[in-house]
This record gives sequence, C-alpha cells and structure tokens, in this order.
Amino acid sequence: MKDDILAHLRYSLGKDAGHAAIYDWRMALSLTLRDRMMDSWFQSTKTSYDRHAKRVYYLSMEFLIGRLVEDVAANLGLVEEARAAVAELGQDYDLLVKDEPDAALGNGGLGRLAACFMDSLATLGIPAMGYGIRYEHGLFEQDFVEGQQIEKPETWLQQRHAWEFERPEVSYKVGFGGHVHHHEGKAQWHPHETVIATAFDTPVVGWQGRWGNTLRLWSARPQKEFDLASFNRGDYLAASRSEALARTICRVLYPDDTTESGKELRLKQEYFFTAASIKDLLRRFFTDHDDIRQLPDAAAIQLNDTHPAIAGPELVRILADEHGLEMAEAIDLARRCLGYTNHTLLPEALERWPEWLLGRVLPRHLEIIRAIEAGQQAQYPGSPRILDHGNVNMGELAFIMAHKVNGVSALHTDLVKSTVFADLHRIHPTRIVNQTNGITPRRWLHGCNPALSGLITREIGEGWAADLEQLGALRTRTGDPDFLRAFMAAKRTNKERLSNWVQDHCGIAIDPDAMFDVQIKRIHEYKRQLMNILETIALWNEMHANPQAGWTPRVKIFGGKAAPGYHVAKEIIRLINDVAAVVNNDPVTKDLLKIVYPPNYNVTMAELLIPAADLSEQISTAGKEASGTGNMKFALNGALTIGTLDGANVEIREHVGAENFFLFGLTAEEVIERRSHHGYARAAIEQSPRMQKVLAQIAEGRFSPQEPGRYHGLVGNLWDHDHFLVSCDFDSYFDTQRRADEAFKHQATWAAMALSNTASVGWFSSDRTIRGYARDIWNVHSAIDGQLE
Ligand code: 26V
Repeated sequence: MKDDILAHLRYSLGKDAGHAAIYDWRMALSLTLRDRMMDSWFQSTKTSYDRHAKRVYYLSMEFLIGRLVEDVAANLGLVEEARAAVAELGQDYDLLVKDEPDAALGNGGLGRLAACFMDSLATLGIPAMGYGIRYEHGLFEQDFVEGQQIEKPETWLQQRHAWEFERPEVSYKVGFGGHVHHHEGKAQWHPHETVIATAFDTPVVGWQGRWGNTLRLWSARPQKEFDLASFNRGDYLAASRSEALARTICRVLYPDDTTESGKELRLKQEYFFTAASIKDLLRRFFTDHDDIRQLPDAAAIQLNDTHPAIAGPELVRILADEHGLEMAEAIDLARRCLGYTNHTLLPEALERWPEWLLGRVLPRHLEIIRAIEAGQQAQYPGSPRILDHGNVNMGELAFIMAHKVNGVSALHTDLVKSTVFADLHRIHPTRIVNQTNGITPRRWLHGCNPALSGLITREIGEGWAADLEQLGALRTRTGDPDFLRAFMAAKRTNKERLSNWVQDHCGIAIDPDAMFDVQIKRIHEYKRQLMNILETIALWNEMHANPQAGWTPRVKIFGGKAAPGYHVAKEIIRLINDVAAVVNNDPVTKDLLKIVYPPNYNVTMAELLIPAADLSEQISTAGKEASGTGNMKFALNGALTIGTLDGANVEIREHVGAENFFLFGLTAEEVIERRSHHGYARAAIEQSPRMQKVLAQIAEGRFSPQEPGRYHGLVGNLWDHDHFLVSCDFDSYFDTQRRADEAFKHQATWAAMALSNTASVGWFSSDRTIRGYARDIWNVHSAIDGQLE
C-alpha cells in the first residue's frame, strides 16, 4: 500500500514526497483505496448482467454521504494497513482523514437515509444504483455572527472529488419548454431548450468488500459549448447563453426543507436528474431485453419523496410516445415499476407546482398528468385530485403512479393512512405499507465509535457489523459490573475526545463527568429546540438560586442549521446563542451548567457528538416527526432518550423497554384534541409559574440587554398561538429532565440502562429496512448467497 500511495502521489497527482501537501497525501491515499474497490465493483456489475438480475434504482435529490476515506477503508478491512502505510511515509493518518471535505449533498434525514441505504444495498449484495445530482455547492456552511446564523457557500468541489469517475460517454439530452405536436393520434414533444446530463460514478462497496454498487450523480453541461458565430459577431453574451441554464441547474442544493418554494429552477433540477436516470435505466434494460413490457421484471424504481415524482409521467411519455403503447397500458406498466416513499406530513412541505409553470417547463408531461387524472377519475369517481385549484399535487401524483407507497415508521404510516392519503388509502387499501427507517451500523457504530465497537467485538465477536441484532447478546451483561465499567469507560473516552474538541473549537471548558445532553438536527419549530432552551433557562434559574442542592452537572449541546428564509428558526438559533453567552459566564453555576452550540453541524460533527452523548433529545410535537434517524444513532451508541411518542421513538421505546427511556408529553391524538381548546397555550402557561418566569426573563431582555425587545415576537407567539404545543408539554418535559438527573447520579444503574439501549436497537439497522423494501416493494434478491434469507 505504501508503494501504491507513492505511485499515486507521483503519477496521479504529479508530486514527489518532498513537495506533497496534505491534500496530495490524502488524494493519494484515497485513490489507493479506490483502486481496491475496483475488482469487487466490476465483478458485481458482471454478475448482475450475467444473471439478468432485477435492479433497484433509488432516485433521490439528496445523498448526504459525508466523508468517505474511513468508510471505504473500514468496509474493505484496510484501516490498520492504511494507517501503517501512511505512518511509514511520515504522515499522520488522522490528519489526512480530517482533510477530506464533508460531502453535504443533502439537507438532513432524507438525504442521510439515502446514504445509509446505499451502504446497506451494497452490504446485502442487492444490484442497485443510486441516482441524484452532482451539486457544485452542497448545503451552505453556517457561521454565527453575534449569535445569528450567516450562510456561506459550500465548496466541496473546489478540490477534486477523489471517489468519482466522470463518464463523458454516458450522456443524455434533457429538454425543457417548447411545444407538443399532435398528429394522427400521436404526440411528439419538441423542447425549446436542451442540456446534456453527464454521469459521474462513485463506487459504493459494502461490508467486507463483497459487493459494489454505483452512486451515479448527474452533472449538466450545455448542448453547444459555445456559439462561435455569435461570438464572432461580437455578441459575447449570446455566445454563452446556452451555457447559462446548464451551469445553473447543478449549481446548488436547495437548502429549504420546510416549504415548497415553487421555484422554476427547482422543478428543472427535479426533471433534469429524473429524466437522465430514466433514460439511463432504459438504455441498460435494452442491452438484454427487447420487449418493453418486461420492464417491471428488470427495474424497481424508488422515489425518495415526491422530488422525483415526475418519473411517473416521464416513463409514461416514453412508453406511449416513443414505444407506441396505449396510454392506459403505459400507465399500468409504469406503475408496476414505481414505489414512492413519503417522508413528511407537514402540509407546507408537500410539493405542489402551479399548473401554468409545470405546463410551461414540461408541456407534454402536463398533458400526461391530465390523462393519468382522467384515468383515475374514470376508474374511481371522486378520487382525490392531482390537479386542483390550478396546482399539480405531487403527492397525489406519486401515490397514483406507484404500486406501493410507504411511510417511514409505524406511527407515521398510520398517519399517512388516516390523514394526507386517507381517501386514496380507502380506494387502494393494500398500497400503503410501512418500512421503518434504519441506520448503517458501519458508519454509526463501527466507524464513529472505535472505543465501544472494539469493546463489543472483544465481547461477542465481529459479526454484529453485518448482523446488528447480534448486539442482543449484550443484554445478559447488564448485570455484569466489570462489563458495565468497561462500557462506561468507552463512553468516557468519547466524552473526553469531545471535550477537547469543544475547548479547541468553541473555547468552552466542559467537564466530561457532566451529563452530555445533545439535540442535533435541522432547526424547525416542530422539533422544539425552543422548548429545550426554555427548559435550560428554567434549570439555570433554579441552579443559580440554590447551587448547593446536589444538581447533576449538565452540558447542553445543540447543533443544526435553519433554512435561510425561515425567520422563526433563525430567531431560535439566536436565542440559544444569547442564552449561552449569559449562562456560560455565570460564576455561580459555572460547574453546573454549560451551553455549547458549535456552528456548521454536519455528518462529520454528528460522528463526533453522538458517541459522546449521555442523553438524546427527541422532543418533537407528537405526530410531526415522520421517523427520525438520529434517535436510532444515539440509542445505538448508548445514550438514553428523552422523547415524545413520535416517529420511530415509539418503536425504539418498545425495543429498549419503557424503563430505559424517558418518556414525556402529549400523544399525537392528545395533540389534535388539545388544539381544539380555545386558548390552550395561555391556559398551560398560566398553570406553570416556572415557564412564566422564563418567558418573562426573555421578554424583558435578560438575554439580550442591548435590545430588550429582540424576542417579543417569539414569546408573544407562545402565549397566543404555540402551534407546536411547547407550552403544553413544558412542565412534563422539565419534570422528566429531573428524573434523568436523578438516574444519572446512580452511574451503575445508568450504565445498565444505556447498555440496554445499545443491546436492544439492532433491529434499527438499515440492513433490516432494506430487506423489507426488497421483499415488500421491489421484489429483488441478493446476488450474494444467503444474504436475504
Ligand atoms: C422537502 C423539501 C420541500 C421542497 C423544497 C426542498 C425540500 C427538501 C427536502 C425536503 C424533505 C423534507 C422531508 C424530510 O426530510 N423528512 C425527514 O425524513 C427522514 C427520513 O425518512 C425522517 O427520519 C424525518 O423524520 C423526516 O423529517
């Protein structure tokens, strides 16, 4: 490996060891590891072709993959060899790993789920391809200036991406606009503008390198590089006009996962990558088939939310307009290929496109959507409408065009059936199925927590990484004091690692003996970071008034970004930072309470924070969080959850046992009921002197003395509206936190509770999730024997 790194340094990077920068060393290492993926990758492709295996196509606007060096090295079993080779070359392996940019091609849970799924598909040996967009700029970088979020462009591609292969020969035209020509019952779309989609392939090799799939991300380039005729006439702008659309399409990931924005460019991004992906999978299909009617036996196309929902009409367009199928048959054939995953019930996040906009960008698709709608209404009169009030509802479109629709946790799937898609569920009672989310144990235990994973491997062997339910064997150790001590020693190691990092990056000294209480996720009102900071203030008040009362010392850790246009979320960020500035400087509570909010939370930061957490905050208003996946990562790493009965929390609690989970708050049903009471928020606050005091402090400017009125809006909204019921759950949240304080004082029982979490969440492996999709939705099989049975 040492020789290979040197060879890459010399021949791929053009450097000799004496002049190589850290970038060069990291690239040389990455390319050396990448070489070692090739045999498995080629062999997998060959096996899939030879067996005419049915393939999964996972269409997702987002793949939040993070760094890859360590992941690849671990999956190939080469970490020790790589570390040694790098050391022999006089370099620090850990520094090289840290030099890699965090590929943030996603907003949050939905994008990270897609990345975990890619890992599990490869580990299980399921022939699959992930399709997405090669954004030039991923999710913005967050900075804090006077406590306020500032967004800066993210630039991961300013350096070469070590893991991808450009495939100039895999290119497709994607059209926009124009008109439709109807002649003798046949339709033909003549787009006005065209861009070229070019593939960039990243190999994804599973555990122990047994199978490799491809993540194929599309980049756009202009059809005509440059119009020399215009240029020669002196019209320099016209010369590069065709470049403009192509350059903008892949320019940037949309950072708003709260509201459908109805932006034309977003629609073009969606169609761009969907159309290229469908063309690509059909080209592959026709290499070994000649009858398009066999497509459902060869391709399972999964839509990650409605973002690629235009795949339905696009497939119908190709089947009808290019292959001459009748419209009804085309729709039916397309449906047998398509599955749709719903990830949110929030009405404001459900995609709707103005009909005029969709018709202008994709005129033929609008006609086809009308035909789909007409077919549905003819067969099921009164069925919910795709087209209504001048909008195209992408959720209804995706539902009607999919043979299976799934929710992402048991509770969420029930709510999908009873709320957003209740009427469609009555018409199609077997279409909705549940697939509770999961996480890859390779990244989220083996990779990020060497201290704990080493201990587990010494205790039960190494099989758990590919069969996470083996962790169940650890349940017998919850009564073994020696093992519990070792378990807590691993946690302590991770807490020290984090404490050092917080000192270096935030300049805050934190005590590894304190309880590390962590809430990391996008900032949303429904996730209730506001309730957490209000509880923190209440706790501080009581600690400050009576510092000798035997408190459990706490470090409150926050991480997360707000959508740039989400005003309330940004106010919450500022409030957390303002409160931190006051609390962290209080000499009375300095050994009892600290608040830490490092900017720019991302996958890499999650890998540092999660293994060090004692308490996991999963406190959304019940019925709002579709699943959550951070909740699973924390439990796996031995944190206890304080949480509501929301999303996958419900199932996590069932697995770990109610006695090992700090439950509080209204249920989803009670939330609905409570909202019907006039003035519910005011009533709840009036019954809670503790909360009243906190709200008064904020409103009086205790945390913003330079601008006392800064949070009037935020506080006023809690009294008068409080749509997410912070007021109603506050007291029960506070009391439950005090129960957690008490439990933490008894470290031996806490250790047993924490171990019960680690031992009992094997079911939440994304391997289990993918087996479920393979069986219930895709009808695909592993190409490595014995993996799916
Ligand atoms: C929505 C939108 C709306 C249009 C503009 C751009 C945009 C980008 C992303 C989204 C996604 C929102 C849905 C989402 O991320 N859902 C999360 O999915 C996770 C994986 O299933 C789940 O664990 C979280 O509970 C759920 O919030």
